[in-house]
Amino acid sequence: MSKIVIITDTHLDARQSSSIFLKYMQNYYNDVLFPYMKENDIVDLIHLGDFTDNRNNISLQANQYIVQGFGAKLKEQNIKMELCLGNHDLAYRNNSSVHSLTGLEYAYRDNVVIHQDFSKVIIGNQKFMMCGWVNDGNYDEFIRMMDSYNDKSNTILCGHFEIAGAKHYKNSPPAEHGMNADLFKDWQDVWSGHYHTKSTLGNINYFGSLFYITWQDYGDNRGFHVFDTETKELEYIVNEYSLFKELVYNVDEISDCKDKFVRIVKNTKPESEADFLKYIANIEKLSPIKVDVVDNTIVYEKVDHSDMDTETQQKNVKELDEYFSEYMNVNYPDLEHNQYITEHLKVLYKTVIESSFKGEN
Ligand SMILES: [Mn+2]
Repeated sequence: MSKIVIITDTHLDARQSSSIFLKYMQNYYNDVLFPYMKENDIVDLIHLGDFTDNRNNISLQANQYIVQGFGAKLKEQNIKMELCLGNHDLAYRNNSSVHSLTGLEYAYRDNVVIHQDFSKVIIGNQKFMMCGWVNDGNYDEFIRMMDSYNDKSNTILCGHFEIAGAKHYKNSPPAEHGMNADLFKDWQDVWSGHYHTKSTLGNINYFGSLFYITWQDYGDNRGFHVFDTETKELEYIVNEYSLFKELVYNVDEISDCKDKFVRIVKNTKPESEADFLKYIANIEKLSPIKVDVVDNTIVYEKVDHSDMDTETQQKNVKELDEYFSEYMNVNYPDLEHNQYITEHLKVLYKTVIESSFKGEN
């Protein structure tokens, strides 16, 4: 019997190196994940990328935990971790030469394998192709490997893939950008990190992040997978620990707010403001980290535009690139490269708009 634990998108040091989130993640690794592996005699761990969160820096606390906490546990339990680098683990966008796990890799050479490009790995009797983040620098080589590898139907492809048609979060629309899912169809199975909700697209499995990191994770499951190399069965273990708690005012019972980010949704107006303040005070007594109120009872006044003349109305619906042109024409009418600069601003604007939809998961 050989089992493998698969985790992904753990984003250590998330939320601008928040010590609250670091503690939450450390506790989960120490109290849930590593004990689970020990109890079930599992010594193989696959990480599908985004081990860390920030591409430019990492806090000293997080860095110390990676080596002295996480790494030491791998060694203590004789665990081997195969890690496919994700975009968040990398300093550069066009190559994978600098990543956040150098310390872990050097300190625990017998326990940690970092995949920058791709290589074949066998665990139990299961073949894997482990891939690092596909970027401009290794794209051609990745495509060549995808074309030429001839044992796809017996091999699971692992990586941190950006594939069009998958969803970032439970309620987000399918991603428009990314590689075509057809490219992956011949593999036995595809296991990927990157998008944080658990979903499938044909033979492609997005496993979803291990942790609840933002409110966008609320109301959806996060967790880890266990794969049996003999039966080929995948089991999903839901993470039962979250720092987020939503309460609908006057509907949900006030409970479980200690050390949580609490969001109160106010759908009905209270009898009096004093009643609502009393309600908040009762929550504060339970020592939450922070209390926010989403007030759906405020009705915004509608502005009537019907008496405006057509010219005024049209002025209000100008696109940003029209403002660029206008700005250049008014302020630099005689500039030699006016047209050239305007065009470049338009291209830049378009790129920013497109990449903001592309996401950074
Ligand atoms: Mn991610």
